[in-house]
Amino acid sequence: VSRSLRTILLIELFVPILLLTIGIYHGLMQVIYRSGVIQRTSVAGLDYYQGLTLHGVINAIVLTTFFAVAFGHATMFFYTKREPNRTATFLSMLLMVAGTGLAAAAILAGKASVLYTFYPPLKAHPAFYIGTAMLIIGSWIPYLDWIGMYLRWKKENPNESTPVAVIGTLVNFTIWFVCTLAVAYEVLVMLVPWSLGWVQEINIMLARTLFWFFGHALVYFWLLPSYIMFYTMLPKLAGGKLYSGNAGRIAFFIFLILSIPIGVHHQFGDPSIGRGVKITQSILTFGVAIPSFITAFTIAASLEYAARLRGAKGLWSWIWKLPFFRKDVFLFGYLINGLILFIFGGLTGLVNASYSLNNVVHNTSFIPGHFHLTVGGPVFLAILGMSIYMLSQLSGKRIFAPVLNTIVPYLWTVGVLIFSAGLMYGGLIGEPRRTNMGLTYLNPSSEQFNPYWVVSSMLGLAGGGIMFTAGLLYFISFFGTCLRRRSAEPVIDLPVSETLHEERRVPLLDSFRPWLAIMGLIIFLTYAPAISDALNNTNRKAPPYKPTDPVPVVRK
Ligand code: HAS
Ligand code: HEM
Repeated sequence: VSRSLRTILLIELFVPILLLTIGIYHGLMQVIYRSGVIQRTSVAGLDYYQGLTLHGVINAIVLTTFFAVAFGHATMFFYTKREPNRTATFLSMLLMVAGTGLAAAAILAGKASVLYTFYPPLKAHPAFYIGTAMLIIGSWIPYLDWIGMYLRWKKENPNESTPVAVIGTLVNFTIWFVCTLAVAYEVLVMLVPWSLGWVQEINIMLARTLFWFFGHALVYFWLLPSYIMFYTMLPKLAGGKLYSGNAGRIAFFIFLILSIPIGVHHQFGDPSIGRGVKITQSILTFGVAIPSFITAFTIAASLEYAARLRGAKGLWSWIWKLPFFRKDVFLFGYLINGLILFIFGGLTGLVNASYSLNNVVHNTSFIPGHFHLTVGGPVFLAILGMSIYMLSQLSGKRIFAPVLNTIVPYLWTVGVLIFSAGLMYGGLIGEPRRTNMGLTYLNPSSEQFNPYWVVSSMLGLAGGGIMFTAGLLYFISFFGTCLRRRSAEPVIDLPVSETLHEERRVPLLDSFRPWLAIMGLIIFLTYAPAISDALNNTNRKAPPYKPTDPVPVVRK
């Protein structure tokens, strides 16, 4: 690996982990505010919503995007045996770092407390929107470069199946490219002119619809790098083989066609969108769970195979033969804990996806309970594990405090399970999300005090404290490694799982074209009516009701 690529990758790993220290601190602050331990609007000069914005933006947007790009470079380099274009790689890194700096400055100055979803009527300083746009555009550049690398590899290897990791990376960035077009339109055409004061009015429903066109696909953009690790590395780390590579290919292509046309499941309560679109996208959301079920069975079978190779017997006891606490395969611990959390993250996602059940949980703390089991589960743990793995390889330095590094994912998992159990229990009894409850519901001197939510928010606090501690241990190991002396040659050497069965090349699973066509068609069919609803139903008056009848009075 060349010196320039190595330096850029190290910057792309280091910058977000450094910012993560602020992100994790604000996670702890959130549980403290929510539980009523403090009853204040701000701490250390940063107010509640400013802190929540920093937490969401750093952890869920900055960390994930930087990592996806760095890991994408490493994967494409490793499998196609080619270096990405030097200028493009550098330009992309520069745009991402500068954009992040701009957005962070706006948030820290208190001019962009708009949360990570930044939809109007909350308004930010233009620097926040422009910075976010730069981060996104910076992440597009490598994608265009990787397409060229893939096509050249294909030409030289016409009879070989494209490696699962390459399919996964290209699928992921195709989803990202398409979904960010909508948010680019929202930001550049709607929000920036509005925040500069050039226009006074904005179509809120359209902005929300464009945001969620991007917003749910975004979560699969976070998830797919972990899936690449589950398929191509985890079986090898466990000492076995991947049960089926084609199952992985099918899973990635289903993500390609179904990740975007489901965003309306975040808008079941939005009045502008019709019921037909909502129920269709609710059903398609169940469809997007299928590749995760495929993954669950394929990876469980691969793990069982690995354990039996080590001599395991019995229906369940094979699990204990897996290399849970081995320092030399610490990555196994990060990935397996992510999978365990995702069982609960996935099941709660299916609750959210149900058109009717969603009414019970929407805007309650059940939702952050769900997503700390997903983005805070398989996604976050895979990012932590792979970042320190790549740091050690690219810098040629041995990992500092390897025992700490090995226990981090276990501690984190215990923390998230307690934290999310608290938030989800609270959500089911009506505890709201995005609310500084210390000022109201959990402040005994407020007339809004509600003792029902004491237990749930205390569980959140306990779990959050454990998560924070795991974060600290990780920082010791990560930054300690940075400060060590080099003891080996820098490399990029990823674990590679062989497949269990000899697999023939299946043309349908080795070509993007048919899948891209289906993707375009489904997006058009599901989003043309949603956008048209947003354009036409805005400003329309609510229909009249009689007090005795929940059905609107039909106007002649
Ligand atoms: Fe979600 C809201 C539905 C997956 C993240 N989601 C959110 C939000 C975030 C988020 C951040 O339909 C909040 C946005 C906001 O701020 O308002 N979500 C789903 C569904 C899935 C799903 C159906 N979500 C994710 C992933 C995320 C994520 C992944 C991040 C990475 N979500 C929703 C809905 C809402 C929502 C509604 C809106 C709610 C509202 O009203 O606001 C599915 O993709 C989940 C499928 C997953 C599975 C699990 C498979 C299990 C596996 C583990 C196997 C384990 C093994 C280990 C093998 C079916 C793969 C074995 C162990 C041994 C020891 C051997
Ligand atoms: C929101 C706690 C780590 C992503 C929250 C909330 C809490 C919290 C209490 C606010 C819930 C609400 O009032 O709505 C923590 C703690 C962490 C942690 C204690 C660890 C010490 C993470 C990580 C990620 C993450 C690692 C992602 C990689 C988010 C996101 C939000 C959020 C996206 C939503 C922000 C919003 O509603 O605008 N977190 N979190 N968190 N967290 Fe975390």
